[in-house]
Amino acid sequence: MSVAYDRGELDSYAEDAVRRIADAPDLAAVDRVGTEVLGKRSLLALAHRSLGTLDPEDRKSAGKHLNDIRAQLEAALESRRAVLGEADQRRRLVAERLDLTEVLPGRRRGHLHLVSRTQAELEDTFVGMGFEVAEGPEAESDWYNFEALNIPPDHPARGMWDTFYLELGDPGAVLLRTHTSPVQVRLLESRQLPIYAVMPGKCYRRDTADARHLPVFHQIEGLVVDRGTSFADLAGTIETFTNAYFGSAIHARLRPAYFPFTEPSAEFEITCTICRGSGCHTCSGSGWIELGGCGMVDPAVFDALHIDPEEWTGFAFGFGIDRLVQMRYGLADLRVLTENDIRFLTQV
Ligand code: FA5
Repeated sequence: MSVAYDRGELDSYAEDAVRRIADAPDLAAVDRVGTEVLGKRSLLALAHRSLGTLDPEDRKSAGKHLNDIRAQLEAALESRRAVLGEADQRRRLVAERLDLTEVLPGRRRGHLHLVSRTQAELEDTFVGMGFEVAEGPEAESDWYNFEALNIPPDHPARGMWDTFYLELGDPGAVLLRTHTSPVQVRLLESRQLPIYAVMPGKCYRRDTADARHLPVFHQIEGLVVDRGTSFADLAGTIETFTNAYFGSAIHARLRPAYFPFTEPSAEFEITCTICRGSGCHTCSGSGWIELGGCGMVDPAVFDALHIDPEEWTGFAFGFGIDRLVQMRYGLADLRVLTENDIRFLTQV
């Protein structure tokens, strides 16, 4: 079917169509009106089909007229879509908005991660024992992380702390600290003696994640430097801490070990709480879990920092906070702490 081309009728058709488009209340209505006024059965399309009946001169001007109307209606549709799209997006943003500060009575909205909570508890425990809390940077220099701790380049002990180096300064100059012991050096450099301090924080090692290891983990370092400090003070401090943190039922032991910055040195272990000492996957069948290292500050460290080892003695320790969490809460695999499984996170 075709209708005769009628310029006046088409002009008022266009006027009416522009009004209907402007009045369309939502995007679906715009599409509907668009199909009606521009689609195959629209007056515009039918008039187009009738152009063949006009003589060539009239056909040319009528064709241009119809094209102008089409362009006008398409522009009206596009601008209405833009206006409604923006309003729609604004509405959606408001509807989907998450107020992270909102507190609904009786409904718990998130809490500190178990490791953060434990770090705060450890700080409280040590503050209760007379220690202060200090912090140091996670990006460290080779000097603080190794050299000042009596670990020169090529020292075999560097292999104990497989290191992530940063592309900053000279090659190998800046690294992600492999332990919290460099904070000891920073304190010894900047504080008056005596010192009684703990230093918690993140550490980084090129360790493959497994049941007892994570590449990013946490330690809490302890440092005591005073006149007349002895290994008995170190053992007593660790025992007091163990009782405070795990309760007196837990079985702990110190085993001789080697650290270049303490002499003598020891490793602090407790009975594996997963198998209660009988041996399991978590403790690799040994029945024991190593929680940290400790020892008397090596005089070489004092010498490098111009502290008189004849006058001052000290002890230091570094515990793995994630391991403490693991043993306290009976986590067979340390990786649950970083997997962000909401069932685990909400349970603890
Ligand atoms: C040290 O890092 C020494 N700085 C500890 C120290 C401090 C000794 C002061 C003497 C005096 P070690 O590499 O053993 O030592 O690590 C100490 C503890 O950190 C470990 O017992 C363990 O609990 C924890 N730890 C080490 N590597 C990881 C890891 N990849 N993932 C989780 N915990 C780890």
